Amino acid sequence: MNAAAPALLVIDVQNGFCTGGGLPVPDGEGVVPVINRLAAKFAQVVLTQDWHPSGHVSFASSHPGRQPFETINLDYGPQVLWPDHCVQGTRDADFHPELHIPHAQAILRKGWRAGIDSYSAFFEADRRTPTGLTGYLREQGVRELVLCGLATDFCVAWSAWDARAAGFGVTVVEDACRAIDLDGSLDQAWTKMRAAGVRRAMSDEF
Ligand code: VGL
Ligand code: ZN
Repeated sequence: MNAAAPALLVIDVQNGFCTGGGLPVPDGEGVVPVINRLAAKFAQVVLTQDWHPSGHVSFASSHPGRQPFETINLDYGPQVLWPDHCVQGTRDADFHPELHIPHAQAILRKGWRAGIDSYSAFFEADRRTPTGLTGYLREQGVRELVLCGLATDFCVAWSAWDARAAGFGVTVVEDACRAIDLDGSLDQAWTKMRAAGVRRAMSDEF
């Protein structure tokens, strides 16, 4: 095992975030061929899957009178309300059918607790409940992570911040991500990622 080799973390490349999905990210499906090429260069690949029960707290439909993309305050802090997306066991929650990473070792499902959202692959939105991914990666000897997927300014960025806080080296591959960009969230995400020491790369650098 080459413990020094970086692992690739592929965030939420699911139908729900592509054209026709519940929460479509502009050109979300555009990451698929880029990530397929990128993943072939990594021995260790972990996929994440947004995996909500129906009636999830992050869905606007769970809050009478509220609309998607409004922010409300929950006991753990502010929460953007989303259209229903990636409900467990539905086609919306499946990986994009053209994502081809047969050698991926692990799939981490997140956002499965009805009352807590989880953008980050490492900690849920209460910022206290770990998903277990830090321990998994450490036990695999991983120290460096390369991140890609959907969406740059939510699940990718939150995962990148938490990975840095856990002590991993982190690179985000810009052309292997697409953003939602809600009220300047993409610029803010890059600013905070840079401040956290996240490196920014393009897929042809690998
Ligand atoms: C995501 C909003 C809600 C993401 C997931 O994958 O970036 N964003 N759920
Ligand atoms: Zn979600």
